[in-house]
Amino acid sequence: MDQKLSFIPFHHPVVEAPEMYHRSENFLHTMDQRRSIRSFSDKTVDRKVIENVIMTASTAPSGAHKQPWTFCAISDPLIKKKIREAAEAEEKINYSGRMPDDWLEDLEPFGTDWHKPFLEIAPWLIVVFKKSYDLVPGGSRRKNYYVNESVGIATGMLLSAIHQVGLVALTHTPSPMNFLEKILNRPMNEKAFLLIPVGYPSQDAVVPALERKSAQEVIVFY
Ligand code: IYR
Repeated sequence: MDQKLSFIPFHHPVVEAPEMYHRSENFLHTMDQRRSIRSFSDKTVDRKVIENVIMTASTAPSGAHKQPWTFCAISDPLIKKKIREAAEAEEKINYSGRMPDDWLEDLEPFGTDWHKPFLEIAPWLIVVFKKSYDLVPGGSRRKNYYVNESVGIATGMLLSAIHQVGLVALTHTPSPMNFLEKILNRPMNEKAFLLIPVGYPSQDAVVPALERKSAQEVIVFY
């Protein structure tokens, strides 16, 4: 930011302990219902909702407030088809030897394979791009900071917003993902970070019966 920032008062509503406790329990319960979904309905989702969940993501904190992200939201069936074909081509190679055996073993219980029909069926694909630098008028580059952290946080907030509005998503990681930059004709400073189909689950959607780690396993209080 070149210009000097002005500072304004921050108003923060005070929440007392019992209310805070209830809020924390409720929000944990809400978020614990979120699951990655691989089987989508083709039911349409209003574009304004997609805009709102993305703008929620874009409220995320970022290094020096650079907001080093672009979200491409795709509903065009032809573009979705191209993305599916390119993702499946990469995944076919991954599943038939590019992924090491222990990785394939770890994925085995989930039953994933190279077929990615959800990339055409889900009404929206959101592709998150990270910008390790901004292109400024005149063509020079302006470095961004903590780009992976910033874009990771924004994506987490996107997934939370998607869940909060009653939709489902998959954090999909076709690898390599550079086909997305080509298909979507993105500028040279944008690198694909995640591909997230968004919509409703199919009627027959199932999820693995996973357990999450306990508080004892993930928290160390000092
Ligand atoms: N990207 C592949 C493989 C894959 C990898 C992990 I780690 C997963 O949690 C799930 C899948 C795919 O999408 O099939």
